[in-house]
Amino acid sequence: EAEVAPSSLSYKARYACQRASPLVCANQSLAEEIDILRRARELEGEAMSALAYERTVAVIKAYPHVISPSKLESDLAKISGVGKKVQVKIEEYLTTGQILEAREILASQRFRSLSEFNTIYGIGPVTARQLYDKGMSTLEHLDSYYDIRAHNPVLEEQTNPNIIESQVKRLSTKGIPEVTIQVGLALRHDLSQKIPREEVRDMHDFVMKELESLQHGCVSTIVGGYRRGKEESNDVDIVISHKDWRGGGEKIKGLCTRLVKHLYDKGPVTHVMHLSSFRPHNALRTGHWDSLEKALTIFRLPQAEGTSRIHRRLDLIFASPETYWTAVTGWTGSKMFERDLRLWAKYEKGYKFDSTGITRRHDSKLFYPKSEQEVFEILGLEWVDPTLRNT
Ligand code: DCP
Ligand code: MG
Repeated sequence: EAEVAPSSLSYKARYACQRASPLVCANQSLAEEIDILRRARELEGEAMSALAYERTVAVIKAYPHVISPSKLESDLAKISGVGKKVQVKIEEYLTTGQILEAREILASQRFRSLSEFNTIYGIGPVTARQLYDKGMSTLEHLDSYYDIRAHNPVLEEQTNPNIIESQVKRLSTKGIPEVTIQVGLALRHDLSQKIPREEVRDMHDFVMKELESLQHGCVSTIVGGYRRGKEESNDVDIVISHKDWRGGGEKIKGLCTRLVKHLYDKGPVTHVMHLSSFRPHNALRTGHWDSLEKALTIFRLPQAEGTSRIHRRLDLIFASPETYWTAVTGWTGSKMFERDLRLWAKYEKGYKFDSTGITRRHDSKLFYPKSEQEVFEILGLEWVDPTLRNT
């Protein structure tokens, strides 16, 4: 992997996208303890409180010195955005080695069940709470509720040839279809296994080789946690475009669906959970085809390509050449980094930023960056290496 130049970024900066946040930070165990409090709030749907804890974790992740009880006051004074309530929790951790509330949360049946439900593809906090409030507390309870039996033929691969068509028809519907949860439950033993970096690359290389047979000259970047340097990923996210700045957009159009159908017919894509066009970034883009298409799939490498025959989650994001680098930036994460990129752009620069583009608000000028460095330049941000975006 490329070496990361020492960064001049300040941990005191207000936005996560201005700070250097390594995968493992100087106060890692403290950050993890506070993250339990965040998780509990998130699972309970307490968005504001969850965000406050998330910001605290983010600030700690960028703080480069070990915080000690003796100089807690001076350490915390240097970090912006840590409220009094959270300061008390940090103090508790530094003096006792734990946060009592976090221990209680981990011991509670409700938290355990909601966490476990939330690991299932398709089950978010809202659904998890609904299921728990119906009296379910284990995944076996969910199996019977969703009618999952061992070897349920409907959920086995290659038995539902219309799944792509039916997903396309469902384009306009909001919310997670029940079949997503059924597949998530049926495949949980595979999908809960983390993906090592080498297999991420194997999956990427396989997909791009197949894509080349459909359309010559596509370019791609593996994004998500892999790009941030995580040793193991929960899924594989790939942003794809075409090398031709002119005319490349036309070559990409519709290619997402073609590729997914091809991979489905051939075998490696076993389920298509979602297939969609993105809404354009800006009203000005109407007349322009929607600038991103994405497919959320379940994928299994053929035996010959690797030793693993485990089902993996594979997300494919297709961008026109002019939105490729904003898509790469927008899908590299972390979620907090992305959120603060949008906030920074909006409140500090008067720009709208998302995966589908950058617009200057006052005159609606659109920007087409030709590299990720240019994305940061346009937004007036110092470069942050992807491995330092683990906020
Ligand atoms: N992302 C986003 N908004 C979404 C989905 C994704 O901003 N609705 C961005 C932030 C994420 C990245 O895309 O960091 C990839 O999302 P993942 O859920 O795949 O998360 P990671 O790749 O960071 O971790 P992992 O896949 O290992 O869980
Ligand atoms: Mg990912």
